[in-house]
Amino acid sequence: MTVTELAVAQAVVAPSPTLASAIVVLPTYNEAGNIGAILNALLAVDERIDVVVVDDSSPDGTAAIADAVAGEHPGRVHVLRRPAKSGLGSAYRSGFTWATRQGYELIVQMDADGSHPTDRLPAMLDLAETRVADLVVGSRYIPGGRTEGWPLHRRLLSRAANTYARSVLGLALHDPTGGFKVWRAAALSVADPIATTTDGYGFQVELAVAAERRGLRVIETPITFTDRTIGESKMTSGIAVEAVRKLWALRRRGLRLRPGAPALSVATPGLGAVPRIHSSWVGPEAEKGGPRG
Ligand SMILES: Nc1nc2c(ncn2[C@@H]2O[C@H](COP(=O)(O)OP(=O)(O)O)[C@@H](O)[C@H]2O)c(=O)[nH]1
Ligand SMILES: [Mg+2]
Repeated sequence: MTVTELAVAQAVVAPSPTLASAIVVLPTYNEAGNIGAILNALLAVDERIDVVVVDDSSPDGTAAIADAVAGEHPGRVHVLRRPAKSGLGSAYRSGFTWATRQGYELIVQMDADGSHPTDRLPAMLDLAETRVADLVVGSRYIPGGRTEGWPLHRRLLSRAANTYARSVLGLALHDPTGGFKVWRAAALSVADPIATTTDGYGFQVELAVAAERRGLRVIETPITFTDRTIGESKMTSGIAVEAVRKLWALRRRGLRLRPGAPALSVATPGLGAVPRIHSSWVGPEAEKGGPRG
């Protein structure tokens, strides 16, 4: 974590006595056309949910719109402002640090462009809250999961990135580059996001590797990912290159997992198709914050 990330996470908003147990961390850069709708959808879908927007001084005024929604929902929406665009991974490191200090039990990762289905969140939160899983991943690449609206080249890139990540690192997760996740806060600290170094999409994979490697119970549940209809993607070739390099470096550091990890299935009411469970163990060490082998 850089000095800026730490400073931003510390420069907070006084703790509110009415915090709900779940916080959605929403990184934003130029999401003025999306932020209002997504905030309102999140606040309406589940009363457990608060939101922290991590905005990198978007020139389009995203943070001001978030502030306006925050004013209408006292204590439920928080806005962290960072001085400059520093990448998705960096924004999550700031947001996670803040959320953990506030004492939220469940911490959610989600894009702010409407791509992730908000209506799946209550059931995903339930799985984490009832301790069925430490990490619930909304997955495009298991039966029942889909991607809508992406052009062919973007679909191919995503498929290739996931296949590459899975084969290079031996991951059981089918959508390691995905960005829709619910963590138990204790499990997130075991995965140790502050120790990650990637700024772009490789961040998602870096964290997924840590979760599997440390024996967290990971459930994948199918989602339909819908491409944004407003605003522009921040995906660049530089971000893709960073991810490829990073994954190879992780493998060189001996972080390859054993292939063929067990993938159990469980039928979960309310989640439609069958989610998958990987890594069947979580022990008291994990809840206390101690990583397991
Ligand atoms: N704070 C912050 N958010 C970012 C940055 N880059 C991307 N995001 C946000 O991360 C989420 C995913 O980015 P997006 O451009 O939609 O990626 P795509 O869906 O893969 O094309 C969106 O909410 C973006 O606004 C960044 O550098 N800083
Ligand atoms: Mg997007």
